[in-house]
Amino acid sequence: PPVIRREDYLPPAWLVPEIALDFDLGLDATKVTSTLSVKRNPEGNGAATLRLNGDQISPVSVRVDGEAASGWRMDGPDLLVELSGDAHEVTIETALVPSGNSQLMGLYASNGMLCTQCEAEGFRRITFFPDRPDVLSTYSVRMSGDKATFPILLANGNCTAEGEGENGTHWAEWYDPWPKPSYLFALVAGELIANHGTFTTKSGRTVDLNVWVRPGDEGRTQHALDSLIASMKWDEETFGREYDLDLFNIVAVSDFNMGAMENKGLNVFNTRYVLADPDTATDADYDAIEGVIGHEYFHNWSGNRVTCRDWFQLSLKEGFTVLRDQLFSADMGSEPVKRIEDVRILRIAQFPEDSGPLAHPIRPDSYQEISNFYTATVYNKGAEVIRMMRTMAGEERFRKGTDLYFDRHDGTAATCEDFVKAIEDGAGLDLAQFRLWYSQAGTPQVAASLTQEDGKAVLTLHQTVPTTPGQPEKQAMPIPLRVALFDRATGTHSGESLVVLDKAEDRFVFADAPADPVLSINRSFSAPVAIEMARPDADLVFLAARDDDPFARYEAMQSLVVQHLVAAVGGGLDEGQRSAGRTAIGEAFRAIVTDAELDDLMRGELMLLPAESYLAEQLLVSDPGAIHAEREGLKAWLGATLADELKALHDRVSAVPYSREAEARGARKVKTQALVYIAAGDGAEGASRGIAQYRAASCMTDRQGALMVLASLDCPEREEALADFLARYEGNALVIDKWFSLQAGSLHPRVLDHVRALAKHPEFRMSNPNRVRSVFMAAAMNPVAFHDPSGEGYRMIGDIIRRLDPINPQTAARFVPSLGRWRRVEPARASLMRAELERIAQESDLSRDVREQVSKSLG
Ligand code: B3K
Ligand code: ZN
Repeated sequence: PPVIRREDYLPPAWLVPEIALDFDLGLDATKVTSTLSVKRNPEGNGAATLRLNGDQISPVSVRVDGEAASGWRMDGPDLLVELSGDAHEVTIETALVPSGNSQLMGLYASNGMLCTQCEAEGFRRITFFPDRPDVLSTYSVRMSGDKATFPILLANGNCTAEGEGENGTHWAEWYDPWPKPSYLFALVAGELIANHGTFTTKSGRTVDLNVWVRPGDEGRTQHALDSLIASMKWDEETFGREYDLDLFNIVAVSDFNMGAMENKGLNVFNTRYVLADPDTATDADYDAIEGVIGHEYFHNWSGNRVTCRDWFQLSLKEGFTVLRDQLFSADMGSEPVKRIEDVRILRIAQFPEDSGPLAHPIRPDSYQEISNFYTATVYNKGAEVIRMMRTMAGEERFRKGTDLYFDRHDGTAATCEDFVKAIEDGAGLDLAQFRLWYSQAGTPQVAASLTQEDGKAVLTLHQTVPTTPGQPEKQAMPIPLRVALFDRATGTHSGESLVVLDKAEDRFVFADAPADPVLSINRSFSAPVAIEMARPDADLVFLAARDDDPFARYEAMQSLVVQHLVAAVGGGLDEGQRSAGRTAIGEAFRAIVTDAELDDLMRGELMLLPAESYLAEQLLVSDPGAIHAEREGLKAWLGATLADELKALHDRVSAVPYSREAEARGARKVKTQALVYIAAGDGAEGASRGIAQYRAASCMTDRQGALMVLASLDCPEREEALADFLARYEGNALVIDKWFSLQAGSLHPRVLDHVRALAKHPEFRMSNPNRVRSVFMAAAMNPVAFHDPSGEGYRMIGDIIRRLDPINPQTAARFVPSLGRWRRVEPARASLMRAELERIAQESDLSRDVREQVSKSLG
């Protein structure tokens, strides 16, 4: 498959200032007539040939300036039209079969309705078009169809006319005044019902808001609508961004490849990021909905008003928008808790990407299939990179930078370089060397040591940026680190400072440091790096109890556990050392469980043990079985040793009544956390408290938490709860997804049998990405299932990739990276993982998506 390179970018030869689309809608047959006003681009190469991309479509007719055209031909999937002048009108008819579109890209049928997904290259599955983000057009859309099947007809912008047609049909016309790239086009038609609201913008315009769902789901839309209103207000206050249409529609669809899509004025969402009520959605679901609604709304400026020149610039909109949604969620809830969650996601999802065969910079240099680059690197590391600029500039100056960016580039397709330049100019920063963060992949490792010289404290820092595929040599990058030196005697520090390490090695002298300092470094995770520093347990215990930066407190606790488990897994601890290590962790943990000053939301974070994938990251080659055993061993030991404290905690929070307030949410979070440890320490106590929590549950958070714990136990209560849950929520697809994923993600010794049975369950659907992920992504992320020494977990994931690829390549390719980690796994398992990849590679008709991921993973 061809490799697309960033350096090969050329401006389009032809522009399309306007497009008119006419849809004759049907689930099984839709006719599309598209009229493009094309104009030669003065900045283009002057070619007489207009290249229009297509994908699995063929033209029914092609006309130029109203006349049947003869000067056209196909070039692979693309349509080439010869044009004599500088401006023409090209009209093309295509015929689509939406119900046959299982890839869920382009126009497809879901649950009896029609919807579209165009990013990145789905518009070319609807009609022929220069399907690239630097071609901006104004869209007029007309659609008609059977009124009973499609009572609601939606597209981007505003509805300008509607009426009745013949034979029970009706039609609607929509016009979007804002020029946009084709990836932001959207259409939805079907039986939908709206939760309606309004928002008055800061300049006094009233915007109509609708959250559209299938009839029956309308009772679960209020949180989504509230989140939208909060997002609109927040973006005005925080970034000065006002909404620019009179209408904003959100539609929930049940078959969707990802979370949601920011189509102009018509966001399309996976139902899981819209529907919520206390009985069916957990607190985490509520938070995710708020975050994703915010994210898609914020794209209206960072993505739509200013879009991307080409797909290599994806992080321009995604990294920035993730940062914006993170700041929004932090403002809506607890800032430190949000920061801890975001860092945890980065470490679980992005660090492994950065150290594996698919590592790429946040602005990639090449791709075969762009869908494979919607990654944690482009999104989450991209957000961290922009966050570093914000940290160095300070909030106010950063805002000057973003204002300048929006001013300069409004209405255009921009580059990451444009963004950096605007921050540089607006915030008054020199980002010359900082640009390396856009071009170099790999998580920088920073070795830190603190010494005393002439009564002064000296911090020595040394950075290495690891080698990544295609990037053998790396340069030193600027790494902003927030540091504080605590006085061990008083437990205080005299102020935080920001040091920027911009060389391979540097020394920072602290003149008035306390006599016996304890270093707190990378506070609030100011840089997305790994700090390497061997530290006495006592220092970490000190920081875990005292640090006034809540993130640093969490970090100290994590480091204490990581240090211990990594040593234990490496076989480096004798019984005495292991028990000393556990005692130190146990004391810190007891303080967390019993500290009356701590709020429960934060307590819930501090109680989490580092993920197995993050522990594996610390080792060049790891034995997943040993990591799992050590981590579970520690969990059971903590559960048994602190049984009384944990039960007291579980009792206390179980008495807190349901509400959506922070205090009650915190209580629910630690309720299940406490139960996890109690069950690890004493299975029988876990089963009885688990079923009690399940039966008493008045909300999904408690019910799901109890079921999660029970699902890992081999006890009759497990079967009771699973059966009850399935019966109680029959017909609710999102909740049934939970039922599947809790079992596939469980630590039960027979989990592989359970996964096999789930895949044969009558409610399993290969055509529905949520359902597929609920079984197989849960299994792929579950070390017990995936890394079973038999290799059956690997086989299962290999099989699902091969079976899913012909149906939905984008979703199939998402499973490849788990197998791609083979080089970092002990030899016996590594060869089984590799064998699965080879088995996939032998398939003759692999999609570009899966082919790229598999060949890079083997390469
Ligand atoms: N921009 C979309 C993602 C599209 C993914 C296409 N494979 C959602 C988002 O990031 O907001
Ligand atoms: Zn996005």
